[in-house]
Amino acid sequence: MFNVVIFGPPGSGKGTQSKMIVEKYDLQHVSTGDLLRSEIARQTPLGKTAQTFMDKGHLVPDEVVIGMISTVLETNKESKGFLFDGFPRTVAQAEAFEKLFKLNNAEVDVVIVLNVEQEELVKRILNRSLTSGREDDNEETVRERLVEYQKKTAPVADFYRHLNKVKTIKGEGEIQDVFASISQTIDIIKKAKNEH
Ligand code: B4P
Repeated sequence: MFNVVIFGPPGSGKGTQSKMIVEKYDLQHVSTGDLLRSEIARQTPLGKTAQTFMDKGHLVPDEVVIGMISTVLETNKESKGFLFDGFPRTVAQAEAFEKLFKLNNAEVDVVIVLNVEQEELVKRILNRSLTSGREDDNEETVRERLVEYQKKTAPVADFYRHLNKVKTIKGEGEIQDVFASISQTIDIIKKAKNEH
């Protein structure tokens, strides 16, 4: 089993790169953002709760997201590997994730951190807002999401740095070039894993 976490601020290209990674490496894509948006579209109780946080640019409470991930792992025990996109987003989520994975005899093999300057992030999300139809893609909410990221999500990278799992990739430039750097990193880690 091979498991990748793709990590970075809002608009860093996690979703964009994830689509290409899962196709190349035959991984199961788990995007907590997509899962939450699907709950909102269906107006489930979970979706209604999540919407009140997401519309303000805030993170959805940990227990809601951890519950969703737990269900994904529970119902996909035969998976060859996962790509987690947008999860974990807090240290509490990372700790719960480590415990859940241990119970399933699995682990995170690599955390890809996408590095992008703040002004480029805002530009990308406002550009996406022209077509995304997402309530949270507007200037005020984007700034709030970036504050949340610095406060609650950035420490997750340190959590994985201590476990020696982080690889940082420049997330600016052509989408294909970013993907080439990610692929190179994954290939090295996969090779090292297979050799042991
Ligand atoms: P997400 O759905 O995870 O989305 P995101 O952070 O906004 O974007 P992403 O980084 O995937 O950007 P994308 O590839 O689309 O989160 C949304 C919300 O859900 C959160 O704010 C939170 O409320 C909630 N949530 C999700 N997970 C949670 C969790 N675990 N805990 C609590 N709450 C959670 O790229 C953005 C744009 O840039 C696109 O238009 C793309 O085309 C463009 N782009 C990408 N790469 C580019 C490049 N190299 N050059 C130029 N443009 C590029």
